[in-house]
Amino acid sequence: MVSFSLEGKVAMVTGASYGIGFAIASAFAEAGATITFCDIKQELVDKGLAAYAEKGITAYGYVCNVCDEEQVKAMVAQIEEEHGVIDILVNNAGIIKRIPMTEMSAEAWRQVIDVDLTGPFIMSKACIPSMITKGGGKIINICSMMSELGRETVSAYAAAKGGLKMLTRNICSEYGQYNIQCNGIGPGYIETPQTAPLRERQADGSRHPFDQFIVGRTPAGRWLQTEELTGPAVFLASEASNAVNGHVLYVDGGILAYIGKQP
Ligand code: NAP
Ligand code: GCO
Repeated sequence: MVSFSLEGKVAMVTGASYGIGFAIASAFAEAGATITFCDIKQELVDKGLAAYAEKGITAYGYVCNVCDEEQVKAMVAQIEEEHGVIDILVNNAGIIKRIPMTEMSAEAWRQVIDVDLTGPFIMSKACIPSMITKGGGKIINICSMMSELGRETVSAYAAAKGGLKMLTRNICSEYGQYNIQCNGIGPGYIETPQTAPLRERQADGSRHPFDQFIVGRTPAGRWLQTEELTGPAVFLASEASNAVNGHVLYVDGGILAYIGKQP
């Protein structure tokens, strides 16, 4: 019987103090994995540790900026010493800046590319050698609808997430021979702090126009929840997906298949 168990595995989920990363790490714990996570600030790591503990999960948190290669190398070495080789890496940490492209500074552009694309490169580069030595591993990159679609004001984010889809395919191509499977998850529109501005009630109490737009673009007719990503994540982290490589699994309620509800 194919196994969805993560017993005996060490997982690292970046940016997992809350949001999508927290939900995925929590599901990995339920499947038996040892949970390590990082965030950019100690107070966020502490917040995350408390949230995991509230769910009865013993997690190990590290302060690490995924854009800083020296911090990442030191964190990975420390985790290997304290818990063993990272078997499952989820590149979840991400930011977005919603600015019309012609008004976006090159610095703001670089910040988004750095976290959302260079960070996964740095994290994967740090984890792959030990995965090879150990005989295999799993890398899951958290992509986006913007890995396939553009929209106003998210040029840097879309470029990063499109690049992340191709980094996923390239890691598959270059390291599949070492029994490393690298896949993506492409969430649709999920209720998290990152999308909160798109769901804010208007001054007159009406729903945000984008909120109404997305509900109309989603066959499910609703925003999705972080927990709805966890089954696909456990699948891609487990032996059940050993023959799946270089794939982006869209968990979007059908958005990419749907032209949208007639107004
Ligand atoms: P979120 O609520 O903003 O959480 C992102 C986490 O990453 C935060 O804890 C953040 O810390 C951390 N982070 C940011 N920069 C970092 C860095 N340089 N190093 C380490 N950690 C860093 O985002 P989310 O909605 O959970 O999204 C998680 C991932 O899913 C992101 O990659 C996002 O692009 C992607 N995604 C989200 C949606 C959605 O609808 N929410 C849909 C598709 C894809 P701070 O709090 O300090 O920023
Ligand atoms: C936006 C949203 C999206 C989501 C997600 C969709 O401004 O359009 O933030 O980018 O975060 O990436 O898959």
